[in-house]
Amino acid sequence: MTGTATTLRRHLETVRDRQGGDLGIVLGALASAAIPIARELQRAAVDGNVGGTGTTNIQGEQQAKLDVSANEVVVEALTRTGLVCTLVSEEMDEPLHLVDRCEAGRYVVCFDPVDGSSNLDVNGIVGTIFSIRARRGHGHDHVRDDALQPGTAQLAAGYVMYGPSTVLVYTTGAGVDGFTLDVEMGEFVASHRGIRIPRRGKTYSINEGHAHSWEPGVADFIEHLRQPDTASGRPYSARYVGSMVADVHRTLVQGGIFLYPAVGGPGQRKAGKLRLQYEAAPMAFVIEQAGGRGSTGHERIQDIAPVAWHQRVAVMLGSTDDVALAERFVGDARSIPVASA
Ligand code: FBP
Repeated sequence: MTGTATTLRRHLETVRDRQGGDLGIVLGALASAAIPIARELQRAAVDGNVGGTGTTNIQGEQQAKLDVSANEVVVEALTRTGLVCTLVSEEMDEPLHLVDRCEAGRYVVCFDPVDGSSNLDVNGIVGTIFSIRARRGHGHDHVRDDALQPGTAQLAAGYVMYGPSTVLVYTTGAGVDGFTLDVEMGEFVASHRGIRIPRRGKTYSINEGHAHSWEPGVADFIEHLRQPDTASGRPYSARYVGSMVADVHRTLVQGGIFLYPAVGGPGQRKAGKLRLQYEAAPMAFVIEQAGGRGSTGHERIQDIAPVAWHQRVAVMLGSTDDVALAERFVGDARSIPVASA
């Protein structure tokens, strides 16, 4: 990286000019939180910081030590801005209402501090996902109103990917830009300007171990992608890290489709795994801003009106043509009457 590259700090000043308000400051706080998180991730094995805390989050998932410490780092960075009044995190059962910040606090931030944490024990890629909305609520119910805004209300969203390098990708609704952490400078510098996702890709990304429980249509879609057809560029290749940030980042840059469809065992209601407010909606905003498509297979993710802060949804994200084709497969499957047992 050259010493003349634009820093994220400088770039965010233009966000402030363009958007008015203090959105750039909130984005800057998220970027500044990513630097100690990246350092902590790098040192985790050396510092004996790998493994679980012995506690579970509201979703019944084991919390890793790094989930908990990264959550604290993000909460502190956002609190310090004085601009955020409500925080929704995967690691907190309830939204955090910063009462004393609510006069000035204009923003609501939903985030997953360490997404893909099952990769932590194997030194795999993880990420932080964030979504910023304007404060909406007033009076008694304002936390609820703040926390349950749809994806279309997002002012900005993005992720930090902790891989061989640390990359921050974000949108404020005017395209998608990526910045890479220069560890020597201690700053993010511009590395991926105006990212556009190809209209069609060559890769699908899904946990095939769940094939037995995918909702109807998904298996046929994946089988279609596997069948050779030179004219349409098939067969596609399979790539699955099992860390949403890594899988979505690859899909954003190279095209293709990432899916986490509704799954459920026999007799169980099918539901997605990924969380709407701090995983699906922000990633859908980024993908759409890069020219792609974000869907559950049946509806646009960003249009979903949330009913719970930790709500799960099915997810299909990626190149427009690939996601539209997946929607056709699951849509057709749904329209076939299911024989009663
Ligand atoms: P966590 O938030 O608990 O880490 O779960 C999210 C996630 O790890 C995503 O990053 C990833 O896409 C998905 O779960 C992988 O799930 P699975 O192991 O079922 O394929």
